[in-house]
Amino acid sequence: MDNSNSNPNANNQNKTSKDQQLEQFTVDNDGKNLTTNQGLNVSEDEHSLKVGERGPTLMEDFHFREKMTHFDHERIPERIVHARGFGAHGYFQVYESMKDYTKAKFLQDPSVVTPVFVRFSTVAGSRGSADTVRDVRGFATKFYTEEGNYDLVGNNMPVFFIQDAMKFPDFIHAVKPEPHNEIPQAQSAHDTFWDFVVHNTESAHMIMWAMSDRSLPRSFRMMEGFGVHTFRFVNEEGKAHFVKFHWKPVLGTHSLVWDETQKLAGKDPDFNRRDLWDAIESGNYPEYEFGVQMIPEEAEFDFNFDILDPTKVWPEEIIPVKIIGKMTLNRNTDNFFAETEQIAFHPGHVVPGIDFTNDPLLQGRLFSYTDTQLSRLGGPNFHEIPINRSVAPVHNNQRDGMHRMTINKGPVSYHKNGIAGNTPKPVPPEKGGYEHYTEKVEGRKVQARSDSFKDHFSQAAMFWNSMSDVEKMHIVSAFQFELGKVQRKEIRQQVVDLFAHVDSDLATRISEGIGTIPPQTSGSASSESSPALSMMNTVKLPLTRKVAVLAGNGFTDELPFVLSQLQQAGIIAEVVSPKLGTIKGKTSGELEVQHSLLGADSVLFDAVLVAGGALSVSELLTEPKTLDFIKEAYQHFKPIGAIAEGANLLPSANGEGIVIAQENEELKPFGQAFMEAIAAHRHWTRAI
Ligand code: HDE
Repeated sequence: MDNSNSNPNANNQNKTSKDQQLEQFTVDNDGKNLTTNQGLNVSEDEHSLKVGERGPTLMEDFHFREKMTHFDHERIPERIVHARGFGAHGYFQVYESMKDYTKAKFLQDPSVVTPVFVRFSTVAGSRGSADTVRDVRGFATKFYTEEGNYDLVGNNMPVFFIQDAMKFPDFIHAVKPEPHNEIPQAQSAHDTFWDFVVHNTESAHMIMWAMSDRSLPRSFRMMEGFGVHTFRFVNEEGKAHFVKFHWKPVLGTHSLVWDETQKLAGKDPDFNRRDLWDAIESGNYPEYEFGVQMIPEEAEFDFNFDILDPTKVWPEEIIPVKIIGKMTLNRNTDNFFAETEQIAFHPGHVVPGIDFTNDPLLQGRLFSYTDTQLSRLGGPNFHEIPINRSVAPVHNNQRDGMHRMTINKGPVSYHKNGIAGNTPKPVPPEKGGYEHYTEKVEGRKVQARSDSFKDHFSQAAMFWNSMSDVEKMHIVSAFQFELGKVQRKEIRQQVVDLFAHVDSDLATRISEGIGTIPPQTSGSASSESSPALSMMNTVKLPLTRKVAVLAGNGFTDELPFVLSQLQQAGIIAEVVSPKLGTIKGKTSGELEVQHSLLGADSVLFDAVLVAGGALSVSELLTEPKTLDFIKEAYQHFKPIGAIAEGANLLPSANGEGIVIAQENEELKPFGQAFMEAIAAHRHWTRAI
């Protein structure tokens, strides 16, 4: 991907306003003297102060005490949910003015570059858990707009497990490790999670997503994002639209295979974060298009679902997604803790032109996020931490508190005042002050849920109907895996019974092999389908895919040619050989080996290419892992290419995604066919 022309950070003049602000807080220790926190030069940093070389240590050693005290307090509480995450900086630009729908300034002018920071996360695991577990992914974006920070705190799935925030602590308690023994880590495959599901049937639709391959993203760069809730756009005239937000990855939406994710959790627990970091470091900037679905206020009740219900999607075939802009992530953090760990998102951080709805899940979130930061970040001044600072100036009468950084001048810290001419002064809406949407609301105070929220199964069935055969197969296997870990037989049965309300075929298939009685009824909760829900219908591109090139000394001349073809197409090829160092071609050429077979694994790559040359092949065979490597890639449905004798190492010579260049065959079409096989992502017919 060539982003050189579109990168506003390419040179100093083009740094975003947020980059410039952060620079003021960035310290480079390179080449500097070692000091205490008081700025005193330190002469000794290895030996504490003692009486004699073997003697007791002295309290007087203030540098030792300061160093140790700081170390003792290095940890802050991890996020209660979404503890494991990874973030990057970037920028957003709108394609066309959205002024007919919203007055949000960052959505008016295509030439305006809005800095962003995005944090991707898993939900259930602790901070040190593996990246590739089966879980929902967080997709939280902070837009540093000229009107203040706007946070879009979404997920990679468009619905949620529950309809009312009141249930969130229960749901999270159920999915987290069980409290008596803190097992299992970062997994929903246990009794309490499934016990929650069967007793809270509103979760059925989200469970379908969670059991689908959406839970196993190949990369944060290949993951959709959703605002989940229905929000409101309000334009200058005060006219409102209900709106749902989408991020569509330019590389398409792609997933790993379950077996692969489990192996990756051990081989490279940082698989997703490493992928994002490496892509940005190498200039392959991840891009996401921003889309909105909009419903005019008058049409609120025109649908067969309640548009405020967060367990429902708005099918894209009925309410199209209008693509309105693009976000590019182009800078890694300087310091994980200072930026990714300390960033504080909040769905209540909005700008004029964006407002809330009465979705009861969203309403509860509006309380939770600031509250959680108070204990996580140690007080009410977390907005002053550099990553959280808005680029718009901040002036108000809030004062003091733990870790206050701002030095507010003058005697006035109240409104209204005469001494400071009644400043800081409120700004009227017509001059950009935030005004809440004047929605008319009436009703009795009740603790109840609207009947329009009570259909829990139709869209779960619609999701199932929209899947390809392979996706259905993966969903069934996921249920069977998860329920296979559930100890209580009655819970397994209750799950089968529950999903019989969604689709009897689904429930029957789940029931096979988990020791339960299949459903006695037949039928489906819906005959509808939405093709946009299937990942089979996504964008397919070979860009940035990683190919393992298996080669040894004596590889034939075709290899360098194919490698340059791949490189030109933006595919990353890395040589894997029995030993690190360099390998020599049969007649000419030399290649650097990036991985020895000992350290590499097929799960770390998207595809495999086996070099030609009898010598190369026999050298590869000196390492028994070679054949397993190729076989595993085959079992994970990955494209496999082979040149001449290299084909002898393949478990199968034909089949979807297997591309072979026979001896003396023209190489260009081979390279082309291999790249098309890579773009296709996986070759699922091998499973059928
Ligand atoms: Fe969150 N959620 N959440 N959530 N959420 C948090 O805030 C909460 C929900 C989401 O990268 C916490 O700063 C409640 C839906 C993301 O820092 C906490 C409810 C969606 C992140 C919290 C929900 C999300 C969080 C924990 C039910 C998708 C990580 C730490 C009403 C639209 C943001 C923190 C990051 C984090 C509360 C449900 C997304 C405890 C009460 C639905 C991406 O405040």
